[in-house]
Amino acid sequence: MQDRIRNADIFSRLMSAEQAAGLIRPGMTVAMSGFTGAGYPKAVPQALATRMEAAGAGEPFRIKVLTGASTAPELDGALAKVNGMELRLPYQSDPALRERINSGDIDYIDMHLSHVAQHTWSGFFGKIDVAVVEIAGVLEDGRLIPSSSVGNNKTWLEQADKVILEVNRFQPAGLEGMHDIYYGTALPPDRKPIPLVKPDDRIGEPYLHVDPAKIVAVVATDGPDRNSPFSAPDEASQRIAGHLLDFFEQEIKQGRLTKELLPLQSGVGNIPNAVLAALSESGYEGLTAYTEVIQDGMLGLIRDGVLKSASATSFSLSATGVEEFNNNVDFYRTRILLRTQEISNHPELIRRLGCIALNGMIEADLYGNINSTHVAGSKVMNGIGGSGDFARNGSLSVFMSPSTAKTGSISSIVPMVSHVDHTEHDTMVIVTEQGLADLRGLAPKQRAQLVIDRCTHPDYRPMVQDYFDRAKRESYGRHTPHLLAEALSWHDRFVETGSMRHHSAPALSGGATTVPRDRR
Ligand code: 0RQ
Repeated sequence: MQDRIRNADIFSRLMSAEQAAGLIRPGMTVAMSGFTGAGYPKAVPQALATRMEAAGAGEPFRIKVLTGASTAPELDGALAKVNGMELRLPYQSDPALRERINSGDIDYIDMHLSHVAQHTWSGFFGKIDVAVVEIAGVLEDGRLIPSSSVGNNKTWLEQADKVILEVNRFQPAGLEGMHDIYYGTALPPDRKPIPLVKPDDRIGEPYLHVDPAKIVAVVATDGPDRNSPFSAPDEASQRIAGHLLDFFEQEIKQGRLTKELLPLQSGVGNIPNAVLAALSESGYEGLTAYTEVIQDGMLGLIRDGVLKSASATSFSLSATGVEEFNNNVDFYRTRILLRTQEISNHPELIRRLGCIALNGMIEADLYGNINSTHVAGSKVMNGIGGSGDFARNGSLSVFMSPSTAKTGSISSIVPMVSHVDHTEHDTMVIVTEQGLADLRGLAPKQRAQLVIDRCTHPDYRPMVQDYFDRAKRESYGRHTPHLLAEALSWHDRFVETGSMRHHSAPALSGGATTVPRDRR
């Protein structure tokens, strides 16, 4: 470990995960590293979960947990299983944690990822008692080499009273130099323009700072990130990617885009993966990414020269992707930058760069409102993550989903969304495997007809058309026609019967082909 912890004073604070976890007490607010299953602490949260379990039901041991975004079974899974969190923010995707949140055991603040740092500085989450941060190493002068994600680590290290470092030697030493940590942010009225005009501009430094007096423990670990495998793009994803690529070609013909497109933001999962693969096969080159997460598909594009650079706050790689990255770390270091999430997701920068925001959705309504997070309006899936940061501020905001879910028993195009994450004012393009609706420049009733014609599954199209036709005749107002008593009846029917279809309706033709996946 001496090669990783080059500062003798900090080295002397090495201890076991159990000893470090012993410094965390019930009721504390603990800020942890981690973003999309990368760079999260792996040993201290598990040791903490063991203590929580031992505390038993009589003396519940629970803490408030803040992170960058989603983590992994060793953190969210372990703490959720022992019901050890009273509050969690700002994003999650863990099945055990999701169940706790939806059963009401854990309060969850689902928020824009770009807001977390500034809300912390403003004190909305109270005092941060302890930061638990994974790093790749410590320099002689005590500065820290960040790990495979940066997330909110700069803010955690600045704001926490005490700091526990996990030094993970599994993370390649070659990560050093890949990060760009910007120390120029401030709260209003002291803000200055952030001096970034190209996705690959370096505006900060490669290391994190920490006051050494705050470091109460250093724990050595040696384990991989979540590294979930990727599934090959399914048919629906490929069709969605195809529609999007046709649309890009049209935009290029119209002169609104060039063959270099604009900096891409892409969510994680099957559909974004299919889009990346399609870009690579369609002769694009010299592209850039200004996004949150680098996934396997992006490494491939960088390798092939399709993508000349990528800026993000985290990796989210499969085991094969990690191997590819580790074997060629010097090549990737000159083409990939990892930043804090307040910069990777900063509205000022996303607007300046004109990012193309490509995100998944749960459902869209006729007018273009988007629900990214809550099934039937109340059951959270993951969270808004960075989708709002990019959709609101990008030059093109695209939402994508298969037109049906749960083998066709749910339509992703509904009369009214049951929860709103992105409003009709922010949605420019909706794509399903059925087709693409470009909503720019259209009034509400024009948008609705296009969404029905282009995006709705044929099994649901007559139902949606019937709703819209009656709404146009019977609605209280005719600007955005709705039948309020009926608008959410589809969701009600799904909760009651397991399907949005009327009981009398003929059997479905099967719906869109989807493959379940857990990568976000
Ligand atoms: O559930 O796994 O139980 O079958 O939602 O859906 O089709 O696998 O699609 O992985 O792209 O996720 C919106 C959740 C889509 C994701 C969402 C059910 C479906 C399945 C997943 P099962 P799919 P995806 C970058 C940007 C917000 C955050 C974001 C997301 C599960 O894209 O979390 O964009 N977005 N971040 O069955 C009921 C519907 C449904 C539905 C899908 N209409 N009704 N269930 N599902 N549609 C990343 C970060 O910010 C870090």
